[in-house]
Amino acid sequence: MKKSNRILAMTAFAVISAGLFSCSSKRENHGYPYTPVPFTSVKVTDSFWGQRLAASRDVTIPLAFSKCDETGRYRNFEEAALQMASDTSLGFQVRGLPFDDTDVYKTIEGASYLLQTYPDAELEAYLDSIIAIVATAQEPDGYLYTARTRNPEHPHRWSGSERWAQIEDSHELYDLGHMIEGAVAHYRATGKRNFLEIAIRFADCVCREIGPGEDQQIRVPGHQIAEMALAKLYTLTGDRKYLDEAKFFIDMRGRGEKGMDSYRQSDVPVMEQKEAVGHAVRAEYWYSGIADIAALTGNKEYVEVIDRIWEDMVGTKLYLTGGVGALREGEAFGAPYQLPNLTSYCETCAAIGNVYTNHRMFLLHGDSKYYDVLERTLYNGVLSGISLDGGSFFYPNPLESDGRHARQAWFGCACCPSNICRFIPSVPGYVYAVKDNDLYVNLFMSNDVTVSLDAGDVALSMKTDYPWNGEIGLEVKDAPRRPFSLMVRIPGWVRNEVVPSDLYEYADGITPEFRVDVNGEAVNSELENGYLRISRKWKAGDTVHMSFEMLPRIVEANDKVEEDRGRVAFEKGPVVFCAEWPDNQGLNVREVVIEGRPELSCSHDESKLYGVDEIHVSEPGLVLIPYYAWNHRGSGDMAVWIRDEFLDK
Ligand code: FUB
Ligand code: ZN
Repeated sequence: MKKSNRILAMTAFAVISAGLFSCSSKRENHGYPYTPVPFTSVKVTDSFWGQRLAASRDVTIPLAFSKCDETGRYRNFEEAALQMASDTSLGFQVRGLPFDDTDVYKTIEGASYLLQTYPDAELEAYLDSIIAIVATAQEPDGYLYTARTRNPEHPHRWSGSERWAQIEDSHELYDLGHMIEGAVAHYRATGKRNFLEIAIRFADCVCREIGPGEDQQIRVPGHQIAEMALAKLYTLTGDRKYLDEAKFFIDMRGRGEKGMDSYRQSDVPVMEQKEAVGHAVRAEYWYSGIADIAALTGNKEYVEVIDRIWEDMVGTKLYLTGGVGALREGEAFGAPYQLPNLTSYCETCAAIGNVYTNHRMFLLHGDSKYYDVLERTLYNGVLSGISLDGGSFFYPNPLESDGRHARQAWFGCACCPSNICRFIPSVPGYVYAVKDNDLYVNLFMSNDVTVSLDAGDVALSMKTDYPWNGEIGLEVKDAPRRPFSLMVRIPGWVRNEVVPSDLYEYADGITPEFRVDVNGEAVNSELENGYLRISRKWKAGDTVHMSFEMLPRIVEANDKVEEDRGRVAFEKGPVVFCAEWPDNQGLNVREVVIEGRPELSCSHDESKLYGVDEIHVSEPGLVLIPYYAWNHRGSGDMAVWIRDEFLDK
């Protein structure tokens, strides 16, 4: 069905507007002590992120919708509906992957975020037309999984002969999770319940059939996400059964049909887990789900679990780019310090999951170290996953290439493009957070924001060229009568800490300077958990200026990382750099050796790669570009870790 027909189809579908519960997220209780300021309150005026948001709106999301159409993902729902209406088998072949439905849900989610920022009646009508098609595939009791409904006698080969029978392979609950995430986003953006009702009916079906009761089955998701999605549905609706079901999935992990298995993070019961293991996307969604349940139940034992796992991950399994999941085999975490570069898997979805996890860790603890990991992941491991124009994607994001790696417009397994669809438009939601009368400034991009604190509403305007320099201006546009605190994050890279562990360290003896002024006067106080607290009675016109000295830096890895031994990497601010073939003709960037103590200098080229800084390394005359911008000029050699004669023994 072409787009116009889909929109026409929608006219026959009743769209019920919000009524039962408010569209506003302000009063929802997510349980965390710190509350993010929703991206809808943050108007981005930034050139770096503005370009990314525009590419998402103009290229990425339209592309994903057209791929969903072209590859038969919409047709799957239509076939399921036809089969349900028929007394005999229509013999549809169930090919593709059993989670192809999720690409539709994830793209609707991304489009919904866009609608909140850029209202667009045509896009909204298109979403309604797609949701109408999804609705037709829902079985009468709420079950919605086209990989079975299209041909119940011969469902997808991973799916099992009856529903839930092979749930750890089938992705039935992964589909549910992404459906809820998409439906909640769509409801929040539009106030319409058409998608939300579908998700609630599927969630209710799952809650009825799976659980600890006598007439229920004990089943656990194979691929996590239902945990955090059900927590979100509970937060939205206040219906306790969704929280109970999410907690059940977490507590029962390892008791499903596959038993104990590290690939699925079920080798030991949740409360005994200590290490980041197994499939990295599952793992990150698992940690995020545990954090949500910790926050909503107040059970500190869950917090201890994810604290331990986070230490293991950041201490031994995190790439410099924030990427995670070293191994192609099982798309999985490797052993401690096993961080190969040429074969590093670092799936884009796992980097997105790492942002989710570290955001939740901040919301639990209020410590800037989680934002240090989040920011590193965002500017490097996530952004490399999408081309600058928004039209092609990496699935793995290696830190070295021999020319056999290129972004593509879509994949048979399209989890990464559709995840990017939903992630990029949500980025402004990571900039600020609040707690009582403390307003946390966590990321730096030009924006205008209005925030509600206990003291009243605050309006701020931020202006910066970050990540190209560390000069950040904040102006108070409106302030309440009562005092409040600005909590300004002083990033790890300013405090000479590459990551909050000894996995990497700066190796150049530099100590960057930083200064924060209020109305031209320096603020001198101790940092609290990595934040500079500025408490005062603010008034419109007050200014804050942050000046973080942002120099090109040299980084070494812990000696236990065999692959990085004898090599150094280069960074500037939060951005990791790499050497790529087009800038270094005549040099083999993978083998070239840095000699002596090189001089580093930096320049900005606005005409190159949508505007980038370059680092120039004097000996042997290397030119480095931001890692996220590689592979835009044809495939060839690339390296993040460069051999160094001092270390190369
Ligand atoms: O299994 C669903 C998704 O497909 C995973 O998150 C990705 O790693 C890919 O395997
Ligand atoms: Zn993926």
